[in-house]
Amino acid sequence: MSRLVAVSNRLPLGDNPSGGLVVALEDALRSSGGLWVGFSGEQVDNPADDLTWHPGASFERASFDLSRRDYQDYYLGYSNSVLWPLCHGRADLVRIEPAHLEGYRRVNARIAELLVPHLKPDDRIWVQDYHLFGLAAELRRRGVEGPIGHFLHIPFPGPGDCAALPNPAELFDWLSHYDLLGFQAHRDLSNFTESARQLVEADQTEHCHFRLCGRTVRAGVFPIGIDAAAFMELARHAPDEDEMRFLTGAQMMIGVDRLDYSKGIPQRFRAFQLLLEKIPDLHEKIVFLQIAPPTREEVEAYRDIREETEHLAGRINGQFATINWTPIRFIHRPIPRNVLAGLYRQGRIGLVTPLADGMNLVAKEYVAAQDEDDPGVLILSRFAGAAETMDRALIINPHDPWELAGAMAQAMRMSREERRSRHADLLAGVVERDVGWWSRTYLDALAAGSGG
Ligand code: ADQ
Repeated sequence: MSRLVAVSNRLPLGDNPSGGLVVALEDALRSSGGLWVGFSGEQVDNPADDLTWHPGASFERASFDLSRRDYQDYYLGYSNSVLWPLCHGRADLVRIEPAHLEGYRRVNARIAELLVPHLKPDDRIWVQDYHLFGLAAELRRRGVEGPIGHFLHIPFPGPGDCAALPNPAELFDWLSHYDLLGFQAHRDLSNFTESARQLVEADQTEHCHFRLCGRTVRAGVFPIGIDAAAFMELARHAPDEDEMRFLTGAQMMIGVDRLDYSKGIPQRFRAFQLLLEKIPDLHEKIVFLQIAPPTREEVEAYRDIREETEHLAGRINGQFATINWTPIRFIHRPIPRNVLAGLYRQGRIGLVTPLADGMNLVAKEYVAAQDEDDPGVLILSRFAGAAETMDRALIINPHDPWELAGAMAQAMRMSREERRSRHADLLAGVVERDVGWWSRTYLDALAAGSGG
């Protein structure tokens, strides 16, 4: 079996990873073995011109540092101030700087340069996410001929958003150097097809095969999952009593997200406020625990969302709190995964309300963590990729506070019988399409196209 080489922006070297990609890829590599290459997280004056190796995992790990300028241009700039907002339908937040695009090209080329000396001829290379769209083109330029696949963890933009890029044609040229493009949801595959047709030379030759910028590419939908069995086990044995003192008999509604403007946190706070205004009977009977560690705080839009959410939580608590009850508990720290699993299990409602999201693993973790005999209710945004398969959740439009508050009330009232029936269907899907299924299905498809 040839070696799997995964490349992602970030190589996790510490504990408690709190990004979906890292959590999923770690699970995948632990079972298949191979090599994972990514950014160390260190910004230095003069980055070394070889990879640094990190022993101690069940797979090989090698990292590279970035110069401050590269971090600024490639990571904060083009990746997170152009691609991320565009892929999440926020063209208004895009900040275009020619130096950032230059930096993105430069870093993709440098990663290829660092990687090539360590590659074996029959390696399968699996590139992750939007930071590295340009990597296959750079590897091919350096003579790499083996299979190279890409998986996009976030939504693929439609033609209107793609047209707001400074370099739409280049995006599709980058993509055309991959053998297989993997997307989270059918929505993304159809956005890709439509955008490619409108913006560059592209044709669908047969099911899932495209002629793109003069090359042949395959594309497919591979919804990412979690390590469901392990997460269920973690939740079953999670420490709970000490963490739960704040509930004082109330039911808990839980949200867990990186603090990001795509996650719809202000929208859910406003819906909760509306719920408390309209149904005073729920006062002191429901506590909303929102766990949201800040990320990318060097980007202005992320400082803004932090300020907005803190302000809103303070205002709502000021409006409703009593001596014995604080309606919103807002925590900014990463939480160890076993504690997180225990918190989900205690949550009568799991609240997942992004305005746009590739998949959303929290929805799956919440379902896996429930007590099957007395499970909680998942409220899920129609704009999460997860909504394509998790249709037994209460599916809502996060922009509509009335609909969202109505779903919260419905979840609080829902009979145990209905909760069990919905949960059993959701859990079956989460277990069947777990992270192992995701990586196997993707890697089999990559191998199928390269005669391997
Ligand atoms: P993210 O945007 O990071 O991932 P998500 O899929 O919800 O979103 O994953 C977040 C992960 O981080 C979950 O595993 C969660 O448990 C963990 N996490 C969040 N807050 C935490 C905290 N305070 N402490 C500990 N852990 C925390 C991107 C895309 C998603 C896609 C994933 C995977 O944006 O749409 O589902 O990649 O492909």
